Amino acid sequence: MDFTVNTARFITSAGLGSELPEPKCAEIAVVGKSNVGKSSLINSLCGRNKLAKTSSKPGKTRLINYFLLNEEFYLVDLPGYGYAAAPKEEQAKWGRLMEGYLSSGRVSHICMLIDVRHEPTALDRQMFGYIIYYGIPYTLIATKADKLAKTKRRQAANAAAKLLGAPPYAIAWSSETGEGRRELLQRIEAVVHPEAGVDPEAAE
Ligand SMILES: Nc1nc2c(ncn2[C@@H]2O[C@H](COP(=O)(O)OP(=O)(O)O)[C@@H](O)[C@H]2O)c(=O)[nH]1
Ligand SMILES: [Mg+2]
Repeated sequence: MDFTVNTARFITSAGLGSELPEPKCAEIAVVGKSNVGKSSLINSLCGRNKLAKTSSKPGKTRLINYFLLNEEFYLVDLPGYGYAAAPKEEQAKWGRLMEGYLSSGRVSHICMLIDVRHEPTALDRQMFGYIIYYGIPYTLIATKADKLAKTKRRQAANAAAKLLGAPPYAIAWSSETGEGRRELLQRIEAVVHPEAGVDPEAAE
């Protein structure tokens, strides 16, 4: 049977100096600039409207938010970056929080979100650099695909990945229409159930 999300519940929010939950299971983190659609992706993936707080005002989530899915893996909503009006002190705190988290060794996989319509920013490239530096496996996801014509989405998603300095592939995703859902679930399944990945029939 196809892998899916059956249950999702909020576990905790953590800031600088607060403890993260016990690292007892696979942990998939969602990163990207403010307003790119991180919380919307989590809600859409979980089939819940208000699990993660979404906002049309950028820069509102400054904490690491933990959700437990299927009672078996963490999905983690990380604070966004690139909100121009954020004070310097706030940006420095973000840096310390992210550095501590990414270097902790507890992150199994990162979903990095980029807007399908925009070129990656310098901060996006910096974020991608951290992912590579810490050697964390990742999936690139081009959000808001519904805002482009259907014929342009795939190519735009892949072009955005290439501009980031990654191999030219990103999942074309829409939290509005569910586009990309199957692809993302397959990625998540491979992280959570790596042993189930090899189908001996298909490998022949
Ligand atoms: N059309 C469209 N709008 C989206 C999509 N994902 C997010 N949004 C909108 O973008 C804004 C920011 O989304 P949010 O999930 O709060 O972004 P976050 O700051 O990265 O967590 C909200 O107004 C969302 O409704 C999408 O796939 N399609
Ligand atoms: Mg958010």
